[in-house]
Amino acid sequence: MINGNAKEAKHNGTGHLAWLNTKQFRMLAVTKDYAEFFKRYSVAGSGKVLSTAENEILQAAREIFGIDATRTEEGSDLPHIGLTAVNDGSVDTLPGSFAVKVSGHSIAIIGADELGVLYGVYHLLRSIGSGKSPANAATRQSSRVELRIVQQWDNLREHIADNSGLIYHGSVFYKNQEIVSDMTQIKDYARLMASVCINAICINNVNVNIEEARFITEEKLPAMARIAETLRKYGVKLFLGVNFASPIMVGGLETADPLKEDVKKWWQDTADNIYRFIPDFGGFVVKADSEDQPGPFAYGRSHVQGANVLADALHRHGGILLWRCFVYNCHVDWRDRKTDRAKAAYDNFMPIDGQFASNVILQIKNGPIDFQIREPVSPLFSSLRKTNEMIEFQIMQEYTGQHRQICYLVPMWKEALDFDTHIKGKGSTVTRVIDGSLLDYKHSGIAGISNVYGDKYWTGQPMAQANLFGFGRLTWNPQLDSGEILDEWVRLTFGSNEKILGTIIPFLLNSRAIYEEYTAPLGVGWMCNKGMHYGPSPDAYEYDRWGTYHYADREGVGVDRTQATGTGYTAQYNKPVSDLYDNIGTCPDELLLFFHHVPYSHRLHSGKTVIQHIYDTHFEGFEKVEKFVEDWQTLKGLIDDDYFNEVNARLQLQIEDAREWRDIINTYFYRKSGVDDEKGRVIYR
Ligand code: GCW
Repeated sequence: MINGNAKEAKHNGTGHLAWLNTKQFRMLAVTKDYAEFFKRYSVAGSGKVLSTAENEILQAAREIFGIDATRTEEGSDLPHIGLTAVNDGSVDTLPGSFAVKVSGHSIAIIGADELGVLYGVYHLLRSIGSGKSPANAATRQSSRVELRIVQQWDNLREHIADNSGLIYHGSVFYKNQEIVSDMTQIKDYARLMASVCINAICINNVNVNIEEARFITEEKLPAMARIAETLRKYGVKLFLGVNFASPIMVGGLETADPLKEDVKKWWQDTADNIYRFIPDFGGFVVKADSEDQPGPFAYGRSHVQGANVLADALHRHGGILLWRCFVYNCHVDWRDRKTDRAKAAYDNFMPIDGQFASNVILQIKNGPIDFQIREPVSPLFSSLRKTNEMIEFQIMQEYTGQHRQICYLVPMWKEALDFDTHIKGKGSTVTRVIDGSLLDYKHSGIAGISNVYGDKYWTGQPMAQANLFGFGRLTWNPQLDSGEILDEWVRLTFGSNEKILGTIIPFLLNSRAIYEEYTAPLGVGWMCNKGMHYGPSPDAYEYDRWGTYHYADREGVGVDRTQATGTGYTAQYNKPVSDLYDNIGTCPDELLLFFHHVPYSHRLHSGKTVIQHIYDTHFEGFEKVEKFVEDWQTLKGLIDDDYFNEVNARLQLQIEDAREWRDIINTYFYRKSGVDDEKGRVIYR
């Protein structure tokens, strides 16, 4: 199963249930405190999502307590769970808000709407599964993050992230080059997502081939409508990736020029038709003028002119356009030290801030380049003021170990969300920018590129479920702590055994730092193989036209992005951040090589030279993986065998791959610099 062959996967095992394996909650001491409540339930309100919530209570009663819960009238004196989709004023009005109130004879779950009740039910289940008492399950929650979306990079050919061959094969949505007609797995996926408050899924890649371009045509809309109906029961909206050249590809027009009347009309008719099939269709996700995808530039039009035509077509139906800012020139001359890919998104979008239609949200990758293990936060969050914006994270670990290596990414996402942009003075965190509160945006959101494919654990490496779970939890509440999220995930997935918690949590919590240690150092990025983006190949992009250079030579390494001598990228941040990064004396060590080109003898704040830091971290990072592989063995018998074996098999790959990273990177820098390791360790393999 290492390669995740979807066709052979079984989908009824523990791995598939992930954090919703309620049967195992039986073993927890705390369940006895809930047993009486689960005998009865009442429902106030009606609707499909509320029925889903009701079914969840019935299923939990069976699986956790072995009882068939009976429906009773509202306000019953007998112990019961009350589901109320009528806001009595005690709950926030934002969609999905809920309160859980616990009294002697009832657990009342009150939602601002049906969705709020469903989220309240999942909150209750999570509370039970993580060992909280009924009193501790009481809560009141809402989220300012309006759109909490996962985006598949699947395409009909079932290759996910097509130009990165090795990543994932298989899809929940497509099998044998057809859109699936059996909704079972899609339903399970929607359920898993709703349980962590995800409210939208885009089901195809932003690189849209002709097959997926047809999704918005009469021929494929019935299939899309079936999927939308399945998602709807869980309060999840369907989004589609569309090709900017659709009017030509599937519309039979000769142009996709956004200013041509027939093109505008085509988009409007298309949107009208989509909404006939799917009245609550979420909207489009568009990658335009990026990595050879078509876009408005081809017609001499701006991204505002391009986006607004699609946005207007959607607007009449309440749809949203997610317009990606991943626009850069991917053909850079290595002699040109001024052109900087990191600057591109800002350069392209800042001049048109404020001109987009009100239902456009600019979707911006967390960093200015492309999901490296360490990047600064995209400066667009520090500069746009008049355009709805959302952050895009990559749950799929394209550059961070893919479906093999353990790399818990929540700490990295938290760093980005907590970053202070200073756009409106101190305390202007990215969270406050993207949740719309700081700049008074009409729409807000967080997007995550999904790591889900047709695998029996959904995510290949079972531990990567923690990223999927954590992403959802964070979109609902960006204030949550990485450790708390992880603790909850481990308890829900493996139970509350101290030995399990004590083994898994410390490693996972550190795994991003560890991955960084044995791979690319000090923010330099791009030391991976070309195309597949897995494994070390420090010069793969160095001599390539794609040109994401690190400029390592015998004297030093790093990209000079300063204002005086470099690309000037640091000026895209607000003060004091721009100065902090621009000044080699204050630039944080972990980002040094992102911002500065330094000699190997340069001393870090840590006191070490750059070269010694590289050697030390590569040796130490590898040793930490080695230690975890040993520790993992002690969990045999304590956790589900299937889980144990699957993780173990992938850990054997991780250790080999970490060793390879260590040896190749250390050898590379040793040969470039000629500087010996102070500790005399063996650098050659
Ligand atoms: O990281 C790169 C990936 C591409 C991807 C692109 C993007 C969907 O290698 O596969 O295309 O980013 O974000 O558009």
